Amino acid sequence: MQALVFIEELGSIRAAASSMNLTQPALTAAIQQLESELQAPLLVRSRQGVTFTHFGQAFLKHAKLMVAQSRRAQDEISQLRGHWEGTVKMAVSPAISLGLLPQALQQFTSQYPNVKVHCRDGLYPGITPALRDGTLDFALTPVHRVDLENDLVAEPLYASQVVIVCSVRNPCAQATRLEQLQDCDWVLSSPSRGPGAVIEEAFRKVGLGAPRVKMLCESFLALPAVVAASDQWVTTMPQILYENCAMQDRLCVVPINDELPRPLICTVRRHDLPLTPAALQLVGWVQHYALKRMQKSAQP
Ligand code: TSU
Repeated sequence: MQALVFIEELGSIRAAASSMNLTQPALTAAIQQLESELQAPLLVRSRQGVTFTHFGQAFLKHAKLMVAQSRRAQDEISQLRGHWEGTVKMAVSPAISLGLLPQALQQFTSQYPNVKVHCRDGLYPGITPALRDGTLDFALTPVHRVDLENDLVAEPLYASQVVIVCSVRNPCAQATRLEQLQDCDWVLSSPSRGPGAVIEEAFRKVGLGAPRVKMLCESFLALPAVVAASDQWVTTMPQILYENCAMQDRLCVVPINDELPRPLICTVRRHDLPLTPAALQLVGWVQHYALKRMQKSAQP
């Protein structure tokens, strides 16, 4: 099962064998044995590489969950025995990465130096499959809790602050009402239901039709650069990303007076998979800094 998960992640049997300290023939033989037990081919080998058959894809979903469950079970037992080791896997939104994550990780890694942290970019709803198959322990991402699937749970952290951003050369750069942005070309940073699509909700709230979406750019590294290079494109991003991006001198915040939705950043995890003690500790530090942040912003 671990081998199949590695084959999917690394794209080749050779790379999977080498990650598992096995020879390629040994791994191939193990997979052939599994295929014969299941009486179904799982992989198709060709000169282009290896792909999963539809049996393989179905089996892989179970394999991923079992591999992840087994990792969590081992981690949990050793952590309960006082051996703080293992891995915590999470996905984070840009506002979290640039905001409270560095402090939370600083605390966590100094307290538990032997626990590895695996952190990647990710937003709801894109991270749902990785939460479902157990690849991720949890995600720190905005989510509309009413939208959330039944197998996931979300606990609120704080509301993110969104700004509308365009190039300083964009004729709409000084607009103050959303209706002045109706004819702009929008770059969204996530599909509908994700925080990158808040502008759709903002337009709806003031009675405007859907914004004209020209591009979906799910890379927050590319987004500021792409928008800075055009005098037509407009986007939304978390304020903290705008304040920290390298392109700031070529971009500006459009001073819109209409209220923009504030995506609620939450801890999201699978309902039926309890967090390991280490994952709970890390979430605890994140909650601690989220609370501090809210207390600071509530001060007069
Ligand atoms: S964040 O989740 O708060 O980082 C976020 C991402 C994208 C947009 C707003 C907020 C557009």
